[in-house]
Amino acid sequence: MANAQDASISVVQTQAFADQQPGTSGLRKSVGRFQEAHYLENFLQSLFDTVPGLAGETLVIGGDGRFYNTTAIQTALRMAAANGVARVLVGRHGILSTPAASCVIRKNKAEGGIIFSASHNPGGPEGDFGVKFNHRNGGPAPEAITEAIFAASQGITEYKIIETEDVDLSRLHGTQLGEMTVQVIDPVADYADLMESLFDFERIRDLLFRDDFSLCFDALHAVTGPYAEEILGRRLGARSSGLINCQPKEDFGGGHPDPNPVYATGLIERMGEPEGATFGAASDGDGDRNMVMGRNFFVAPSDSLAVLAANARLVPAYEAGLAGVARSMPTSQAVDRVAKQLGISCFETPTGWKFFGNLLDAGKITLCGEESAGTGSNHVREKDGLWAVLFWLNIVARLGQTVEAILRDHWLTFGRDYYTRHDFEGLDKGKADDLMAGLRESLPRLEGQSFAGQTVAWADDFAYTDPVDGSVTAKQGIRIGLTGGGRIVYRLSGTGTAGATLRVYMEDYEGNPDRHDLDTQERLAQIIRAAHEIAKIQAFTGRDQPTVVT
Ligand code: VG1
Ligand code: CO
Repeated sequence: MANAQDASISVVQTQAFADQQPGTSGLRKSVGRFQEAHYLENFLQSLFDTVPGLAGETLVIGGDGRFYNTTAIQTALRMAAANGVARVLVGRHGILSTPAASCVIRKNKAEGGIIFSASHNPGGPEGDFGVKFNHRNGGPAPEAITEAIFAASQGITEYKIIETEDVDLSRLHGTQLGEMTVQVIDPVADYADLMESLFDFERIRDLLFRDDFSLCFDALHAVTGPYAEEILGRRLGARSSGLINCQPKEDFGGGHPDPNPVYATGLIERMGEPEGATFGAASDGDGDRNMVMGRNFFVAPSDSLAVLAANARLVPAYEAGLAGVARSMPTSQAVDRVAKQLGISCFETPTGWKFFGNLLDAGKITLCGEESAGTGSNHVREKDGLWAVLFWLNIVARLGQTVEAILRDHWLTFGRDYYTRHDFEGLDKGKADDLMAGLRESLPRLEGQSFAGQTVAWADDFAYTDPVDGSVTAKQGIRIGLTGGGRIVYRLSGTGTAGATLRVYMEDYEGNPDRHDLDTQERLAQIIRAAHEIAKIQAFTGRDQPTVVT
């Protein structure tokens, strides 16, 4: 094997794989698929061919630490060198959370970044793997680029790689790989500094020392462990007993790194103890999602976005107010009410963070979020789990109220948007497609019809015209408005790796404060029934119950 300095470039013959189309958030497949000969290399070469500007420039590489992460990183390094990249910044041990990668790209004016992650999907040899590509602004590449990468992957016949030893990722150092410089960087430092520049760390520190306050953060053995230990532990003084599952593991300790009350079992247990924590939080596999809870009180992500928007001025970074806000289409309309009161614009985008990038770059919005536990701002171009937790801590520190009290006050001011998402996982892909086609076909007839006592006021197939570059993205989900003000949305997931997942999102507004304490599923029962009838869910899928309710 050649030594690292004088490595020669090999051109390897290959054949296209038909299934390399990126979904909502990168290319996501089973580990087994990625381990097939040339599979990863094909996709990476398609990327280098599609984004020629990477040659001669800086590229950031990292991942969420899951199984196959370091193997994929060594391959990416060899291919970057063979494709003329001048410099790569790679996280120590191959670690970079998705928001930290965004931060590093921006800070170092890199041309792009490759993040190896399948986010909240389970890891390990039997789990999932994925590749996300972020461009110069630090955000997920827009559809025009991901579609071009897919097109390139369909005609690929060869890829370039250098033959060389592995780069030592275990320590901070610089080295050469052929002509390319590799710098192994601290994955946490830049991101932690950025967080310190946004929030009032002094007040948060005081909050963490208060007798009536106790924090528990659950990293779910995923990427945010080292970030939480540095930021919450070392910089803010949180007790180490309040930081749980902070050791990243290749298989996430066998768990599902999805921050919700079902999977964050360690956290839920802690919060339930008699002397348990009063503030709980968790993040996902790659650190871009968040869950926030008070004692026996879970904050719905759509509500979280609305509360952050309403209280943004309490945070140093947003003291001057917000330029505007945005939410993905299926996210509840709670934040729209806040935007209206603040007199700022509220944009509705398709699902997936890539659609917020232009709005953030153009300064049209400051905050944005999704119902799937993702919230972020113009500080990076990704949703950001720990940022959201710090935002909440900053607000709690300023208001001196519990999480529950903050939510209840919010509902008193703005009313409550009851919201639920029902997922039907593991469906036959053909049947799920038929269901969506049936819905689309029925659209012109739905208006005025009643289902389970709910009358349809309007219905459409959501299409988005980007207000900055005019690009149009069609068929982003079926929206049904009900005469009572409720709303139903149907779409198929774009992050799964087997079969199809139908997501049904349902919401209804409740202005009466006496009715702010109802069980969400009961409050929405009629709309849920109507949603089943409208889409004929049982007839198409054979299911009468969802697999996951959030
Ligand atoms: C899901 C969520 C979406 C999120 C995406 C990526 O997509 O619904 O809101 O942006 O995951 O998040 P889908 O197509 O399965 O509904 V992550 O944390 O996987 O990067
Ligand atoms: Co994620």
